[in-house]
Amino acid sequence: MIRLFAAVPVPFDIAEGLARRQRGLPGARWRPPEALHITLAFYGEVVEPRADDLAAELTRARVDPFELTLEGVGAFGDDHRTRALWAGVTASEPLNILAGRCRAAGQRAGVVMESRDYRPHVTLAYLKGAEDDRVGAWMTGHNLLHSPPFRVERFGLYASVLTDAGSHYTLEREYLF
Ligand code: 2AM
Repeated sequence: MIRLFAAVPVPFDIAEGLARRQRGLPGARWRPPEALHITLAFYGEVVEPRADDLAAELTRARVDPFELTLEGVGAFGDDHRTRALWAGVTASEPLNILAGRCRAAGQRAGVVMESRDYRPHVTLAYLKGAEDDRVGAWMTGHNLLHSPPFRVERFGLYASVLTDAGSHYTLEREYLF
């Protein structure tokens, strides 16, 4: 079994610009620049032959190159606790089309997909024991985030390996537009 997702990597210069915001919050486990990405579709644990089918199906998901901008910050959590902090993505029709095609590729390959609404974001940190007040202050301090636009010319199929230091991602297949 292999835990897979499709994603657009955040270019290194944009990720470095985000890095200066990744501080000042005890309990935040900040994600390193090379791990920053916008998930297009999450496939979960997939058996190896199906992973090959998925990798092949994803060649049909490609779109024309387009531009994206990161804007604002937000948080995911349940009623009791904030679990992740993220940078938002400005609304993008091509991104939504690409994500829809990645989802469809999973379905054609026989992957059982979750039926969540698609909410594009870049996870900056997972939180463990961060205080609500500090989380709120961090979000207020960074809600004017606005990255330079960057060109999306590729996406990848990534494997996620859970380690003590957080998830580690490896690029399994890359799809150039
Ligand atoms: P996240 O960044 O909000 O945690 C690899 O885990 C990627 O797939 C992450 O970007 C993660 O989103 C995303 N993802 C989507 N649904 C997921 C799920 N049910 N479990 C784990 N990761 C999921």
